[in-house]
Amino acid sequence: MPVKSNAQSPVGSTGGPGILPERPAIVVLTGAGISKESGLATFRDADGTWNRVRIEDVATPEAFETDPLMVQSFYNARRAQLADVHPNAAHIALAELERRFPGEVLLVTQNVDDLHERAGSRALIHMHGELKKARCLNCGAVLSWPGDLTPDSPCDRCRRLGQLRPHIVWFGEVPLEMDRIQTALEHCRLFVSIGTSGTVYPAAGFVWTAGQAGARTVEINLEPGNGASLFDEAFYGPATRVVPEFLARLDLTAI
Ligand code: BV8
Repeated sequence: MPVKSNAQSPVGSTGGPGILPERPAIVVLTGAGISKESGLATFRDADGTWNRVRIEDVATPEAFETDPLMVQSFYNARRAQLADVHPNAAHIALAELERRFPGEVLLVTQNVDDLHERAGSRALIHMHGELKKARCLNCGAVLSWPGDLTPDSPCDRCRRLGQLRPHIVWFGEVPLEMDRIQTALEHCRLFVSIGTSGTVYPAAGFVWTAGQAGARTVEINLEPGNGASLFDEAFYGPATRVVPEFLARLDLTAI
């Protein structure tokens, strides 16, 4: 699969450059498992999204070129679903960590939902994009887009019709803010991975980068992910129980 750059896309993060720490002491990576108990499907579990639809049909640039209506419908349905779900105890505990920790924390999520920001997290990077944004293929604008997208929706900035796509990083495209994430991983002292199967790169390799840099690495998941052997410690169970427990026990003065 050829890799395409998202260079036109200015920012993939929520916090914006002023808020995002460059050398945080703690980096947290989240995946679909953290939003499961809020009611959003994971991807690779038995009841996951990729067991219902094929990646090749909805989550590649080629799928969008071939059948934009099908791809827009897939993301319209997932965007609409956000109105019915709420942040859970794990999202809230991470937002509290950001407020409580005297140093800096960076939250990197593979999730395209908005539950971290609704829980109150600010130093947040959506490395795979955001459901509630659209990107214009003509002018590169990244627009807030809370409702449905259609193949002929006009761009709010350049007014061209039919140039908007979901602001989602599809397979074969380069994830957002990679330089910033790489620097953070190389300088953090604690790396925590939550609710991800460790299947999709480059996110699956973050534990290795952080570990090489000397960080303590912790996996929190329902069951061991693909990279389980790379972590120093692991806590298995549902995120709404294990994440608040882990963070409550964490000695913030020792990081
Ligand atoms: C890139 C779209 C280069 C958005 C997503 C071979 C051929 C072709 C390509 C490749 C190849 N090998 C590697 C690649 C690259 C490819 C890749 O990794 N493919 C894999 C599948 C082999 N990667 C890419 O193409 C990426 N781009 O590599 O560019 C590059 C990179 C850097 C610098 C320069 C160049 C682009 C990847 C982006 C793909 N986009 N989705 C959407 O529609 O949502 S990825 C998709 O998987 C999801 O979006 C999600 O973000 C991501 C990760 O999934 P998880 O979050 O881990 O979810 P999963 O279901 O797998 O796991 C859930 C976990 O939760 C489970 O472990 C479960 O046990 C746990 N769980 C469940 N319930 C709970 C729980 N845990 C706690 N509590 C619970 N209650």
